[in-house]
Amino acid sequence: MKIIYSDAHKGHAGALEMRGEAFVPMAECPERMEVILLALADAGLRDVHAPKAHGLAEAARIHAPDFLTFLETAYPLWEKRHGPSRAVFARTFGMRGMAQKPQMDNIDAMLSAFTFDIFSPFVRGTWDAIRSALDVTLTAAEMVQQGTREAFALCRPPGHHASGDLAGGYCYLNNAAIAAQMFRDQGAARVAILDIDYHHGNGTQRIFYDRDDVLFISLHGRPEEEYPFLLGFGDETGAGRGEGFNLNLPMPPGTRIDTYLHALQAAAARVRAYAPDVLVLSLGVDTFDGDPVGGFCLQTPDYLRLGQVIAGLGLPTLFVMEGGYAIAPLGQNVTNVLTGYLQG
Ligand code: SP5
Ligand code: ZN
Repeated sequence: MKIIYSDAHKGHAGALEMRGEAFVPMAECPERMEVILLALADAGLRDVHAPKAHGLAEAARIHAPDFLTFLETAYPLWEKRHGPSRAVFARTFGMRGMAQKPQMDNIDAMLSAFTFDIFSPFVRGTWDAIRSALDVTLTAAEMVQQGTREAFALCRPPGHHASGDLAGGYCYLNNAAIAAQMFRDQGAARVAILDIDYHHGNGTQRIFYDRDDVLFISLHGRPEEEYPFLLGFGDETGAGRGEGFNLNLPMPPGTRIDTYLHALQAAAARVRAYAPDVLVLSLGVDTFDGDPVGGFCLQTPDYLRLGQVIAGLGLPTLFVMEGGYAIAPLGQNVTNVLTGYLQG
């Protein structure tokens, strides 16, 4: 298993998020990568490569130019206007009936227009981390494009909540979507994205909702009670040409492996019927019992079975890291998906 990783995410640290009534350090933190690397190495998964530097051309196939400018300039603009901060996120949001065209030097307006919640804060190192996740993902995707059977983009920040011009839910650029588009641009006829993060991949869904060349399937906590609340329902099946190429499999709080595997088998059947050239796996393990941000009850050995089902698809597979915040078991949970996959 080729693993692509860079330390350049580490400056995206120390920002605060709200939990209950308090500001606490973000659950999406640099230590996540360290525990994953350690557990991978323990399992003999040591084929770690540095990413190649990429520009923003591939990201610009998915994201709006102003949005990319926003991500790059957000922290410096804030510091100039308001001073140093660990809580750079919107206080207001551009919503229905508001113009939503910010002046590109007004950080308060930009945050209002280009974010949909307060869970994607900016610090000085955020942009470099965003760029490193993009480089890691594209490097891994290129390996698969060139014939490597499987590769793991071990990156942060995650991406699946980000759409063309909105950041949120710890996400800035949609790494999985950018990779899927790269596969299309390099000649793949059909790409499937299977999102097993606990949260609905609302950004990825929006990006491909009216397209039939990228199938999107998400398994997640149902939006009746779980973030992001306003998307991820079972009746969202795609639009126009994309009708029938979006599949949501929402599940209730407390979901265990038996119910989960049922949904995963249904997802696998849909992927098989679609017969894609390549699979992009949005890999979140915040489905773990006790994850501070999740609500399912999967156990560490269960992740082996997830990997086995994914392997059963028999497709070239790009794994892209998304969520998973229970630090102590995080490394083993991720490793189990990959070793389950490799054991087929
Ligand atoms: C990529 C990813 O996993 N993003 C998750 C973003 C979730 N942010 C909203 C947090 C809502 C807090 N809910 C607490 C549930 C406690 N069981
Ligand atoms: Zn998640």
